Amino acid sequence: MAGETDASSRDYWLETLQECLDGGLEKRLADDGQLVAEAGWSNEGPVSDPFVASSEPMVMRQRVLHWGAVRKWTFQYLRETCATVRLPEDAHATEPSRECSLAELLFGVERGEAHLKDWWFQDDAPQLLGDMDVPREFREDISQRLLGFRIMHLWAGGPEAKTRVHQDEPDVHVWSAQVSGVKRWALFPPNFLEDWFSQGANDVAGLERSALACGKVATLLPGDLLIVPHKWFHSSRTLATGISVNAFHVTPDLLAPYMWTLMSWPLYFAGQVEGEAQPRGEWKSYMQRRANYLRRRSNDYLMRPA
Ligand SMILES: O=C(O)CCC(=O)C(=O)O
Repeated sequence: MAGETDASSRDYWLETLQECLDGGLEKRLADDGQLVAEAGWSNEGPVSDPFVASSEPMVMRQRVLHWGAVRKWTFQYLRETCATVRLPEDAHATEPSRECSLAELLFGVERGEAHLKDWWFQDDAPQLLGDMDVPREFREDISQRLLGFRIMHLWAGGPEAKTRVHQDEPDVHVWSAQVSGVKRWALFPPNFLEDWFSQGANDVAGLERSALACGKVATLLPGDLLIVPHKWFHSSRTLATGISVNAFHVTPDLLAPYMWTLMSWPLYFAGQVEGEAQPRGEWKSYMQRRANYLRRRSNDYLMRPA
């Protein structure tokens, strides 16, 4: 049963949901539950924007199959092309994590001993951006338009690498492109836990039933793309060792909360924000990397000739 956390708290039930997923719920969702809808796409004509209208997760099969990354990126390729990159061993660790080379980390991933999470690769290895393009559905992005960049991460997971069920903290939609391997995602609507609480529910069997009723599953193969809409809970599990790239997508309705989040990162990092807003340990390295990136980007911007 979920740790020490108070049984009336959201964290407690999130942990319990994770235990249910690990204990077979995820497999039941995949076998009997709802699959994430598949959206058609085209490289011609006007861009349809099906997901923003519906706010539902969607899979676009083979959306990035044309990426050079899908053809070229093996673990060996990344080791060779990014030979000098060094990273924290675990970007989500609660304590400061040992630093190691990307090559070392990738060997660990292949052995099923490490998980490359949230690698801020644009900064460390911008050459990798040449192996992908942003699908046209996401090109009109407020972060790109106002700040000149979109936040992207590279992930690599071996057997059974997983992320625990969570909501992303920044106010963004996320798209995730599977470059190689196979990953299974479970997704739950933003109001899932609140609705369950408001019905006075407080038992594991009930949580499992609700999760089965509203949860959705997607299994991504190389070249497929998944859209995780704003505030949807999600967890992921690697079924076959591989690599994926995800990106934040900021639509006009998310502009204000997104900008507040960006502005708060340096404050969080400097420890200037009190109480609940203090970053949890695992966010510290995440924020540090982003604060550094934003500082460099603003220097580039300020020093750009008129
Ligand atoms: O790509 C994954 O495996 C997980 C990504 C994720 O959980 C996230 O972007 O919040």
